[in-house]
Formats: sequence, C-alpha cells, structure tokens
Amino acid sequence: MTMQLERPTGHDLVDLVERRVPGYSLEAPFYTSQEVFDLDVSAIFARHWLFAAAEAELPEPGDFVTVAVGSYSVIIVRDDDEELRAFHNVCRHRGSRLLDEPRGSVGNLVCPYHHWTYGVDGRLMHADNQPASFDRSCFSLRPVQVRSIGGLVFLCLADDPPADFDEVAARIEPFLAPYGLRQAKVAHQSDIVETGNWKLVMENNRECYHCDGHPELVSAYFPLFGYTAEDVPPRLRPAYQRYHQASAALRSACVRQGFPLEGARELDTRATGFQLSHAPLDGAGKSFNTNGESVCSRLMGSMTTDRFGDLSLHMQPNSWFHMLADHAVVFSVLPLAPDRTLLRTTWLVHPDAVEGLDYDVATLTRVWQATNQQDGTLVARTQKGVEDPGYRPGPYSTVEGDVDAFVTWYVSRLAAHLSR
Ligand code: 3BY
Ligand code: FES
Repeated sequence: MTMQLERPTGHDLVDLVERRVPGYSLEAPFYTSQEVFDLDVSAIFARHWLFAAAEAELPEPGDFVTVAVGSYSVIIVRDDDEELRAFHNVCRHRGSRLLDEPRGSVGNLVCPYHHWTYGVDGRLMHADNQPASFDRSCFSLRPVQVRSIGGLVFLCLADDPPADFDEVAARIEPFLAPYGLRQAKVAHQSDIVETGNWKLVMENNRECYHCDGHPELVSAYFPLFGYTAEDVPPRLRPAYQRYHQASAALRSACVRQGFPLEGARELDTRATGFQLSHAPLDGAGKSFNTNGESVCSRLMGSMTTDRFGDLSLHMQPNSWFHMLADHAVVFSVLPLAPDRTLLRTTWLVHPDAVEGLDYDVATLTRVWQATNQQDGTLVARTQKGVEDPGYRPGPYSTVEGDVDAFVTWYVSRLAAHLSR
C-alpha cells in the first residue's frame, strides 16, 4: 500500500493529533514545532511518572539531585528519616531558584536571595523580618510526588498522577529486587545533549532494526529485538539459533534463583506504559562486554550466578533500564527544546565493588558509551531529515512494533489531554 501524507498546512494541534496515521512515523511538527514541544511538556512530562534518578545518586540524608523538565525544576532530596522527598525548586518568598547544582548535599535549603531557610522536609524554618502575624507553616516548599520502584526514582508533577503507578510498581518490584538497586553505588554518570527531539531519542531506543550500527552492543546483545522466527533475516539466523539455546539455560537459571520467568508488555495500554523482558546475552552470557564477559567481578544484590542475561525495563515516556548480574545501566530522557534532548546514563554497581579492583570505568561503560554516541548521530541525522520540507512520514517495519507502541501511547495521551 502506498500512502500520500501531505505536509500539514497549519499547526492546529488537535488536527495534528487526530490525523496521525497508525503504523507511520509522525508528521514533522511533532519533532520541530515549539507549540508541540510546549504541549509535550504540559501533556506528557507534567502529567506522567518520569524516571528522574537512581536512589544510589542520593544515598545519605541531605543528598539531593535537581531535575529540569521544560521550565520546571524539581529538587529530589533524602530527608533526615532517609525518605525521598521532592519539591519545586522555587522559593516561597518571591520565587528565586533555590539550587542551581545538578547534585550535592545540604543541611538545609537556603534561598540565595533573602535567605529563607527550609528543612530537607520542605518546611520553612526561618525567614527574617516578618510581621507577628506571619505563619511559617503556610510557606513550605511545594511538594512534587516522588516514588521509588526498587531503587529507581520517579516523579510526577501532576496533582493527580496516573493512578496505575502502584500496580505497575508492584509488577516490576519482584524483577528488580534481586539486583539490590536501592543499595547500589553510582560508578559513572554521563550526560549527552542530543541534537534531536526527545521522541526521536525514544523511538530510536525502541527498535534494533538499526543495530548493525552498534558493533560493541551486538558483541553481547542479540540484535533480534522484535523479530519472530518467520521474519529473521538470513544474516541473523545463526544469532537466532544461539539465542534459543541460551534462552533455555537462562530459564533454568531463573528457576534456580526463584526469579520471575514471564515478562510483560503493556507499552500502550495504560498511562504508565511499561515492558519487562529477560533475555540471554550472547557469548559468555554475562554482561555488556566483548564476548559477553563480566565487567565487574562483584555481583549485584543477591545474585548468585554471573550468567543471568539482561533484564530490560522500558517505560513511557522517558526511560529504559538494563539490569545485568554484575551492573545496571539506567537511562533518562529529558526534553530541553524541540531539537535538543538530555540523555542521562547512570551505571550502578554493588556498593562494595571497588574501582580498579572489581571494575574499571572504561570497561564498565564502553558498550553503552559507544552505543549512545552512535544513537546520538542517528538521532541528529533524523532531526535534520524531519526538518527538511521534503520529509513525509514513513512506514514502520515488522520489527518496529515498540516504536509504534511508543508513538501510539504518546498520541493517545495527547488526545486525552486535549479533550480535558
Ligand atoms: O536499549 C534497548 O532497549 C535496546 C538496545 C538496542 C535497541 N533497543 C531495543
Ligand atoms: Fe527566596 Fe527571597 S526569593 S528568600
């Protein structure tokens, strides 16, 4: 079937959303227009649960990270009871930003402007020169919803967050528990500003149709994402055979470890879309490394086998995660502008793993540093293409079902928002 998709004459947002053609990439304004970007921030990023940080980034009371989401900035801080809290990074006096740094540690939160001082529980503790009638308790920092799933920290800027989060968290937790992410240690973090729309970054992550471009990744990762026995191309058939043999071994390892066997795929059927899948790795089957060998000699959490493949978690709208026996690597995508996106990648290891002894950062991060760079180039090329007046939406292949699921989820969330 051929389909003529004309360039839209205007940027009417409702029209754009309504005329999305399933199975095709989005029309150009979804990737290029400031109006759509603003809609994405208000309808997607300000209304859904976002992956913001690993708990390991803020292990001690007073540790904080700040997360920018469009023009929002959120402080996530560990309070004196070791609970996670999140607040708008906005002073309750006259609105100054409180914290500028991406991470750090504080006793209290002191506004740099007139020194209003807040506890890490958000309560206003001190404000000079107030009238007798001033009631400090009315000027606590405005809270933001924050929750951890097994050591992965999510925030939601909405007052009425999607109600399915608790159910999703309960489904995911048993898969994450053996990896001990709550107690893990940050071995490395990298920030890349990609020159592309945030949805291009997400779409690129949701398929392995392009995995020929990732030689480091596919030295351990089976590039079979989305293929069925019928559509595996001849060049991937040997990998498909190895994958099936390795799957049987992985299933036995799961049974021995009491690990859940079945994954889940609910990417576009709920507000908190997610996918869990546990797949073997190629070669030694242990980690993201040449020939699938380990990159850290200390195993995660309560892992008792180093040959435990890749537990992957993909979530809408902005994250994916890979849990290996010897480390975890977690990704968050945050929109900066229509054509600029922050990709933050964090590598986690067992808290007792010693750099230089159990792992070295270059080997630990090599595969995904390379993969991220390669993906960044592909995203930038695609941004250039979709900005070209000659761009027309094109059809997804049979192995881009998760790209379609991401876009379907996205468009349906926009439609729900616009009809509110
Ligand atoms: O990170 C992922 O989710 C994988 C790796 C390559 C493509 N993508 C499906
Ligand atoms: Fe923060 Fe004045 S704006 S103390």
